[in-house]
Amino acid sequence: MRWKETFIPTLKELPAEAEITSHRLMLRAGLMRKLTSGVYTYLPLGIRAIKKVEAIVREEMDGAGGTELLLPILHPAELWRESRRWDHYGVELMRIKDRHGRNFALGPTHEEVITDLLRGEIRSYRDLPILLYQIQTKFRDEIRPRFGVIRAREFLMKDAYSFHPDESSLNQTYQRMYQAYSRIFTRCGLSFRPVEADSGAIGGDVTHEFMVLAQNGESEVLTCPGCGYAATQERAESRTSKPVDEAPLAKELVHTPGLKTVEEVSGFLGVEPKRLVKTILYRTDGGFVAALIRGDREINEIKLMRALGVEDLQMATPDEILRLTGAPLGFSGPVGLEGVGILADYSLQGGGNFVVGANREDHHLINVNYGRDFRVDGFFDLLLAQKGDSCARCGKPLSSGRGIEVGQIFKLGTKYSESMKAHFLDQKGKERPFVMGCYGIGITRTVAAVIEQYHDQDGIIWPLSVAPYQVLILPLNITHPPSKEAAEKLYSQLGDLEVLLDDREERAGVKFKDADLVGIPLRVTIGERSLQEGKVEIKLRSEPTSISVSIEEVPQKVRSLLEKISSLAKVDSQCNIGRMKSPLDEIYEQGINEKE
Ligand code: 9G3
Repeated sequence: MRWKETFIPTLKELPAEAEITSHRLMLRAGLMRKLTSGVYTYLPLGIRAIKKVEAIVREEMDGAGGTELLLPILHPAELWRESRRWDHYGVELMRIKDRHGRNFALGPTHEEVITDLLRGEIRSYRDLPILLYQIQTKFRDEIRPRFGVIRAREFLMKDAYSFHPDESSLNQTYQRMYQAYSRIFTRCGLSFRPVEADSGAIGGDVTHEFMVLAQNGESEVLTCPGCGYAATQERAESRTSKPVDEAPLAKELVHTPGLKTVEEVSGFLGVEPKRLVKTILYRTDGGFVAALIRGDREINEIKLMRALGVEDLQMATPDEILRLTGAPLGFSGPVGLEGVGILADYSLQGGGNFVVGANREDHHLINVNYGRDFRVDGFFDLLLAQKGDSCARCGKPLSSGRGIEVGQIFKLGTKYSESMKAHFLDQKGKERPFVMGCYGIGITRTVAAVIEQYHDQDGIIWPLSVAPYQVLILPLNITHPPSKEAAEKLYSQLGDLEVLLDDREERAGVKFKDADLVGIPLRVTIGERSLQEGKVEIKLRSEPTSISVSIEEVPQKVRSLLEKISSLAKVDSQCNIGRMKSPLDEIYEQGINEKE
């Protein structure tokens, strides 16, 4: 492709609204443009990188036994009512009406549509298992679209769904998908980690997220250096230090006028925040509950939902709190609290002489002790895990890091097949609901994640496997006839490769800057002076130095270098955990030595 014939609108300035590197670079390198909040146009370079990722995904999905189809974007509301998600997803679900006033959703994911399809088509266990996938635009009305395509309202996802006669068949496919995902992200050059995650409202129990390690990641990941346990912060099970066991003191009511927060109360009383107990009231389908958590820590509401066995909960309103406790928000406590279930976090077990709200305006109780002064309905892990907590498996302190979630795999079980009455006949002729799995990859997000991991201060440094072009031919002065001729000749000699020829009549400085910004892995620079000696320069974007090569040798040299970096990327990706030194680093060093 010739630069002038395509459309690569690079930007010199930093786009003001872009908060993270990948977002800035996707705009600056001319990969995409914003249409409106969370909605992007993919420009020619952007779509080429996307297609590279898609091709890898298709190969690996087909290799894992999947087949591609394409489901509709427009989903009738009735289908979403059947799964009870029409109401559950509220404003995040994009909704439209047709001319007859019928309701539709713009598909944010396709569990309902695929379940509807297969319940009408698959009757017998003999037709199972089946694994179907699509790559399609998804719509979600995010509260705060940001980070470019990472949290967009319209984005590309590969979503796959599997249908099985039983759990063991699902487990096999889940394993195969886990491996396929590992290969996909490896082939994209990404340093990633599969972590245990929470299935949240979508149900099912087992789920893994594939996290690309990145400082700008939206997700916090906790890992255990002791046993290798890795989970999202939402999911992670941990324990805090146990409270010291001390003799119970006499309970006392203290006047704490206007003091509501942990900081205010602990400051006023001169006690450590961890001696306070926060009492948080929630409304659930099954009535009101109070959750007790140590003053210095946050509650994990997903764990609370799981402990309660409910799918949804809301914090009680100030009015409800007043009615339940007799006091305004900020003074709730477990002592004498009637008519609500009380759950406590493990970290409170065995402790004593707590400070709690007195269920009376402007008052707290001090030296409150479990058993003597209050009871709970059970102790659970309700803690939002933190770095430094003890691993729930082996007890070693957890470390934390950040990641971008690029993929997620779920064992859904029968959640959708039961609610949507999707049944098949088993070997004994008995009707059973399908056992299902679903598997997603954020395609556009994966491109952004690659850029997060592969860039420097000057621009993108594409790994060969997802680069929009493999080779950039850069004649410094296209108006110099021998340079132009050499560039054109090379361009046709490399016609079987993905080559971009910068045929613009721009200054050399502009072209170099754009070359670094756009980040094509291999650059062939044709300069007037070296051309007189029959030489051109070859440079890898990932390396600071170039090598001088005689013009006749260029095609062969380009091919062998591409071959080398692609085969080494494969080895490199196997060493990618923690960015240890890889053989690729070595060849780059050799590359430097090759320079005369
Ligand atoms: C919605 C809306 C937002 C959503 C969902 C539904 C996330 C929703 C989870 C998934 C799970 C899997 C298929 C591929 C693998 C992942 N956000 N999720 O279900 F209606 Cl508005 O999408 N889907």
